[in-house]
Amino acid sequence: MRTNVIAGNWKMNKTNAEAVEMLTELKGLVKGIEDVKIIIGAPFTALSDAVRTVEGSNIAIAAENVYPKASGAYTGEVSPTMLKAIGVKYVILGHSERREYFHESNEFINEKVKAVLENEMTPILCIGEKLEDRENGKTAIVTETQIREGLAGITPEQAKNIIVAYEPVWAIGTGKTATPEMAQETHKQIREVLKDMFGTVAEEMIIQYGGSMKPGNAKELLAQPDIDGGLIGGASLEADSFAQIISAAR
Ligand code: 3PY
Repeated sequence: MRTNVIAGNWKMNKTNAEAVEMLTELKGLVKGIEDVKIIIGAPFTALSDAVRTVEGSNIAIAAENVYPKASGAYTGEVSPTMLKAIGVKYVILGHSERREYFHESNEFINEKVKAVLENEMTPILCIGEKLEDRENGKTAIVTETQIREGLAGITPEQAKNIIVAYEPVWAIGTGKTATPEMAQETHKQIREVLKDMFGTVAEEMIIQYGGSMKPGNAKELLAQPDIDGGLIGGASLEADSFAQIISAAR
């Protein structure tokens, strides 16, 4: 019923030229695939050329952040209007690295979710517990709070156009992955919270797993009933490994 969505998150990697090179290769590798949605999240400097490179293909481009105002005196920031104008379709929001290093709160992320939706792009809202939360049995409450506060004021109609990415913080960039069973348990809890907030729309919503998803573990993770794709860090940097994950999602 739900189509798997595989999104790369390049983070602060790749010059413009490297981005174009990778996307050109990827386009060839995934040509004709229609049963998986394919997204690449690129740094701001590469976005324009990234969009141009994938034009007419089955790959869409995401930004990795945005500032939730249309324009104004916000030195160094980039607005949703600017992203939309160059053809960006998705925006990754609330990644744990932004929460940790840039002190982003659920309230601030909520403003960004709304600004992205108002500009007819799709937010990919990242949530996930830290190791100490998991060890203290707080995974469900932490992820529930992130969802309820991050999606406060969102209507069921808007929720249809929101992707949630569950990324246990302890599994990001560490090589550790949640077991498929652990991930499924949390994804199920997340869908219950979404059901409580948005009713039956929650059944249509994409919940991606992120946190060291790679070719070797993607298939088992994606086989879980509530895992509808992946947000991929390191393994999205090479066209070959990313394409292998896309194959595993078919
Ligand atoms: C990872 O897999 O490391 C990620 O953070 C994906 O967003």
